[in-house]
Formats: sequence, structure tokens, C-alpha cells
Amino acid sequence: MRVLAVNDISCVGKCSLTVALPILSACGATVDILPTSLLSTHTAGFVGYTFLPLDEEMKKICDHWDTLGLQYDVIYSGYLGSRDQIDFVKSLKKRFLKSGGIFVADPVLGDNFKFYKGFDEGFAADMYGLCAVADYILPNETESFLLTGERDFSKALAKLATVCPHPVITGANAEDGYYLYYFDQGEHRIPLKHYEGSFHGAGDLFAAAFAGAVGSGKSIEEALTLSAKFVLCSIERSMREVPDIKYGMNYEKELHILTEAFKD
Ligand code: PXL
Repeated sequence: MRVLAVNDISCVGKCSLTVALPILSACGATVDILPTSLLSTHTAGFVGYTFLPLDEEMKKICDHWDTLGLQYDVIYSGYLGSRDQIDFVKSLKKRFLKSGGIFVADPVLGDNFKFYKGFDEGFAADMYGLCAVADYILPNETESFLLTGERDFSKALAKLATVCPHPVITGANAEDGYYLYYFDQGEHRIPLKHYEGSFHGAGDLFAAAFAGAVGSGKSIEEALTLSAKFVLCSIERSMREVPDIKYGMNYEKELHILTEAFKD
């Protein structure tokens, strides 16, 4: 399986491409990367970070790849640094996804019912357009609200399902507990163990594991269950080991969950 991961490089803070590479590799994928921006750290919790959008470089990289005839089984997109980049990433599907390949989009917009720095309603509207060309989308509860205007998960999921065949709302805090909500010819839910606190990078760990799992032919239910197990074990470890969670989660010693699931 050959995967193209489109995401930023946050040099510090264990998210985006720096976690997508090891996680997708643990799923047995050959991973190529298209960096969308280069930051000294991610934007949540650090002050004074540097941010270099790579819009022009992304175009040049892809023009070179055209000459190589590269084609991918899976394209997985995450944090995008500008509205132009959203448009550009839409075009990657036609250019680089094999026929029958899978496009997984994580519409990274915000958390705790707030936009991440630099994003706004216009950005969310464009991200909705990217969701409409994806096979699977992985908004968290904040992003599902920012995309649809709905706080009710069933209503948000139904709205997202009008544009994408397999929306998943990750970490949805419903009245009767925490769930993964997903649409697969109808609404389904998988209950999640809940941990107090906010775990930076958890969404990126989940998205990379999920992209690796569905790309390897697992059903949506199997892929969600496996990715949730990997992330929940990483959360438990991080609660014990990481004093300052903005530096990211300790997931490395949980990668065996993925390597074991994808043994030949
Ligand atoms: O984990 C999501 C993410 C990815 N990339 C950057 C971010 C964030 C969340 O804060 O700032 C640069």
C-alpha cells in the first residue's frame, strides 16, 4: 500500500506529519509526504511559533511528481495552511489517487469549540468542499459543529453524509457517554472510554491509524475500533508519562498494536 500524507511539519509537538509517518509505516504502508507548512511548533499552546506556508513549493513538488507517474492507494490530508491549499488538495485526488483508491480527509479546524489560530468560517466552508470529495472524513466534535452548525451529533452526521459517504465524528461527548459516530449506510456508534483532559495530537494519531487501516482493507468498523484502541492506549500512557501535553503524546511504545494488526 502506498500512501500520500498531506499535512504540516510541526517541528515540535508530535502531530501532523511527524506522527503520520511512523503510524502509517507501522500499518505496513509506504508513505510519501506533501508538507503543507513548516512550523517551529504546532499552534495550540505555544507562543511565538514560526509559520511558513508552502503553497508554491507544493505546486512545484507535484509538478515534479507528474513526471514520475506516481499514483497512490490512499491520500490522507490533515492540517492545511491556507484556503488556496484546500483547493489544491482537492485537485490531488484526480492527479494522484489510483482509480478505486481512498481519500481520507481530516478537516482540521479547531478544538474545544474554538477555531485553531488562523482559521475562520470561510476556511471552514472551503474545508466542507474538501469533505465533499473525500471517501472518509474525521472531524472531531468541534469540527463537526464548525462544518455543519449542528451540535446534535445525529443531525451533524446526517448533514455530513449528504456530501461524503463515510463521515466519522471522533470523540463525541453525547448525553449518555463518549462515542465515535459514523455513517455507513445509516448511523452507527462505537462507545469510547473517556479520560479527563485534552490530549494534543490525539486526532492526528487517530487519523493516521485509521487511514492505514482502511487503506489495508479493514472495514470502517474494524478500522475505527483498532484506531481507537491505539489512541486510548496512547492516552493512558501519556497520562502516566507526559508532564506537559502540549509536547504531544507518548504513542511510540503503543505502535506494536498496529504492527501486530498488520503482520503478514
Ligand atoms: O493536531 C492538529 C494540528 C496540526 N497542525 C498544527 C496545529 C494543530 C493543532 O493545533 O496547530 C500546526
